[in-house]
Amino acid sequence: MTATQNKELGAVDFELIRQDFPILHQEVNGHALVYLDNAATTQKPKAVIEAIEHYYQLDNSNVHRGAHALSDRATQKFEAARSSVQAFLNAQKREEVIWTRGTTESINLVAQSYARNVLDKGDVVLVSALEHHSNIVPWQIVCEQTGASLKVIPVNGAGEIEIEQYDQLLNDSVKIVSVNHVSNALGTVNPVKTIIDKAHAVGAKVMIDGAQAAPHFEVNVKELDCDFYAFSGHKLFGPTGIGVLYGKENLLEQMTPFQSGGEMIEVVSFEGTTYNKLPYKFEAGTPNIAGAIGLGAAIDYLNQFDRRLLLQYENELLSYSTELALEDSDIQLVGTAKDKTGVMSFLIKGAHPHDVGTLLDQQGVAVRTGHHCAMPIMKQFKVPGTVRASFAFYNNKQDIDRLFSAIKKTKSFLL
Ligand code: C6P
Repeated sequence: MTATQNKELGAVDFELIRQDFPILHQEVNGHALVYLDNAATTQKPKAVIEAIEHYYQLDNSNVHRGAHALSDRATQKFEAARSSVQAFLNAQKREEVIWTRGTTESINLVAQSYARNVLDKGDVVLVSALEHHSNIVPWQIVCEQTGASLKVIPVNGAGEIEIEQYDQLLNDSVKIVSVNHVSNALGTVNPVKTIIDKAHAVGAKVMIDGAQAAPHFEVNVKELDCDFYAFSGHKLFGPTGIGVLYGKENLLEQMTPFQSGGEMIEVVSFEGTTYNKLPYKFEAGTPNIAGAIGLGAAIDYLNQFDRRLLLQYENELLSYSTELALEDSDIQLVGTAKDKTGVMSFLIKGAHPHDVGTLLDQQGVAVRTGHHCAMPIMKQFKVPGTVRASFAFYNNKQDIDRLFSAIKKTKSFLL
């Protein structure tokens, strides 16, 4: 039975899905691999690997340039992938979809091409205490460049944004609010619709870091009414080095280019240069063509499924894992928000997270340890870092059982 038939039947065969991901079927350190580092990067289905291979074997050429068949084919596939992203995000227009290298570059683009031009002394940029460094440092830099200040929306002990305190920070000097949709460090799902509506009420623009949301649930930028939305291909079962910035057309039109060179121009002369139309104004140089095609294939792959069923399944895995953790008094969960997805961050009391990660790896279980590029929230929780198990729909309960039996053995070494 194919996954597509499963969608028609309104059910998904999660064991069949595992067959689509060749990398999962290997041994690591003498044990069958259990891959629980999906928040760092997800594995790629055969459909994505084959789309990239097909492109390099048959279509490889530069886009928008050549007067020949290969270039036409490459251009068509590259632009078809953009249309897939447009539909995936429910964006109004394909011109609102900009290819970037990933979430990090998307946020830097908005900071430099939008914020730098609108911010002034006395203006405020708001981020939450729960952000990835990619959603902190670009704002710090642009605040230094413009004299604006960066303020922080507090997060409570469960790892949830404090909406009342957010209300208190909001006033007409706030020009930009930038928060993640789902936290990579704790798995908290943030109430972004509320955050966006409140920001708009004081005239601020909103950027959403969707790196950890797009892989788990449907994102509808029209419904959210966010001004900018970013995600990375490699966390969405696609290749590395490709990502997306969605921006509202009227804002993108006003913005100056981020990088310059070929492709982003209309006419160049030594007297002056005019810029290309959207989205190319923001896509200087030869783009990551294979990456865009691979990301398009990843979206096509996901589109076979009713994604609500994938989310429900992933949340069952998270609940199962959380229940097992709560039964073990040596485990401290870090991040206990009511609304979470995809991530269980924890510590084994008395053991350093890096030692735990190393011992889990020796038993074939791949997790991430450390501060997860979110040092401020680690500092708030007074921990040096955590062990993070992060889930995708190709994981199963046996993976979690393997995690917990590996934890048991790890404790026998360390405690
Ligand atoms: N988080 C993690 O292990 P890039 O590296 O540009 O694809 O994504 C950056 C980024 C931005 N925001 C959030 C919420 C993220 O989770 C990430 C990447 C990885 O948690 C690598 S640090």
